[in-house]
Amino acid sequence: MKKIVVLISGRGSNLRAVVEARIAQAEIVAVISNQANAQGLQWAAEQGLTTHVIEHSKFIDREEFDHTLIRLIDGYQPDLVLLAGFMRILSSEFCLHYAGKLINIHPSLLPSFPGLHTHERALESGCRLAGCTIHFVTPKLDGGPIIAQGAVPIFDHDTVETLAQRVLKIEHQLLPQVVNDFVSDRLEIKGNRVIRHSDATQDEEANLLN
Ligand code: NHR
Ligand code: GAR
Repeated sequence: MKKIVVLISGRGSNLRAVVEARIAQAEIVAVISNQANAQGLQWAAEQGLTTHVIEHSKFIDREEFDHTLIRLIDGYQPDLVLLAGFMRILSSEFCLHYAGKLINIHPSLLPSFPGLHTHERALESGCRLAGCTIHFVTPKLDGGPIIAQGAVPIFDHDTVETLAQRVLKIEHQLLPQVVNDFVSDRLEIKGNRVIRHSDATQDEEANLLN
């Protein structure tokens, strides 16, 4: 069984998608939010998951916040730390401490639109495609090795809300798949690329289909 700590800041619908996928070999050992009123936290508690709040606003600086977060997370000895709608930029120290086991889901097709307000920026840029990117986290914001991406069309009548909703749908499909791949040891980081190794059973299935 692989242990997962999930960091959230808000609604927690991606957390929910992962929980509801009932991934074999994956156990969510804690859900941590930097916002006390995060909706996702309440939902997690209702599911019987262990929850914690560490409010960033109560710390004198980012380093102190990150140190407290590291101490709490390390208590669980997780195999994977998942940023699922976590809205605080993390220090290099934090990212390096969890190198290779820290994954983020970002609502744009990186390397386009790192940072915030991605849907607004995609619409303003006249993009015809939008999507989400799941990547290993490195100190470079939204710049780590890409694991998976999902794309959706942008329509003429789209607003930030309609686009966000369309993107969120593929986030919910893709994130459980990536978590499953990670806990099955299928992902290998090679430089800035991620190789996905399929297992023997899958290869056989693929051959049968060919
Ligand atoms: N930290 C590092 N070092 N590297 C990454 O790739 C990170 C990261 C922390 C969070 C998620 C990211 C996203 O998917 C993420 C990736 C928050 C901000 C931000 O500007 C930017 C990117 C992401 C998350 N946060 C503001 C801050 O001052 C606060 C904004 C708010 O509270 O609403 O930290 O997009
Ligand atoms: C998701 O769209 C996620 O990609 C995005 O916030 C939303 C969280 O939704 N993440 C970021 O913008 C990170 N900066 P959720 O709380 O319902 O999972």
